[in-house]
Amino acid sequence: MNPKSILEGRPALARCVMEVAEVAGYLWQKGWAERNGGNITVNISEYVDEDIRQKKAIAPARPIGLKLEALRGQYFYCKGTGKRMRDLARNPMGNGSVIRVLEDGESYEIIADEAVMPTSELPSHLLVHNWFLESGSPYRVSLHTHPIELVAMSHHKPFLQKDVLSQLLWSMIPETKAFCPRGLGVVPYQLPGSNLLAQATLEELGDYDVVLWEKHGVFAVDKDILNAFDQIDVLTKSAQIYIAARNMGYEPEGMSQAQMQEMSQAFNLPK
Ligand code: 2HA
Ligand code: ZN
Repeated sequence: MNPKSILEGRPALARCVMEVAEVAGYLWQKGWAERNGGNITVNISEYVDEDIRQKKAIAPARPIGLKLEALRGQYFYCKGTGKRMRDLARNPMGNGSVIRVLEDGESYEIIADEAVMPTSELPSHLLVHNWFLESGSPYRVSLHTHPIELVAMSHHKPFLQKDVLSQLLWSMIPETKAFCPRGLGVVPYQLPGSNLLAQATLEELGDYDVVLWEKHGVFAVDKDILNAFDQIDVLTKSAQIYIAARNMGYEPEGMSQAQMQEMSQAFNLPK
């Protein structure tokens, strides 16, 4: 670690950033993070002390492109734009940075460790973080990645109808509903990094913790980065089981409605 790193002498913040690095390694190993694919942002304001508040910007302030009132004075760890998850796994502060949202709620500045520009999906991520704070949600992380099987399934229109994929994936193995209880929302194709994509994602997050971006990837939210990763991981496991069955030449039966209901009751899950 760089001796002047913001993580130095701040074990809770360092642990949080190291969890991001751990997940970045998983994304690469799973083949979900080719080149600079995917991005991660974490609201780290709970770890911010007076010394961090006093830190000067290390790059000129830049517009977010949106006005986000609830984010005034909030701090985020963001993966850097154009940076690789596999590099971030080894060196999170060389491939990501800490930003502060300014009091105008519409611009931000980088404060540590290096002037690494934040993710191209910053508008989607910050819009979602703004909504967490406005709505009193305990969620603090957003994770975007390109899981192969889920993206492949998003190329088939019948799967994009409301809750078709949630039901299909939940029915492949009981754990999927247990660990992704709100299912998989769907956002029709929009330009990556656009405000339209951000808005459409936010609308789906009212009902789902994981949203499938048609022909692109998934966007997941949760309290911490490991939980966000796990939700995508269980959905992907189900997608792999479905595809394995189809490759053996049959449509998998799936758990029955009665089995799903029994499981939902036993695990105290929503219907
Ligand atoms: O950050 O995946 O959607 C690279 C991307 C943009
Ligand atoms: Zn992407």
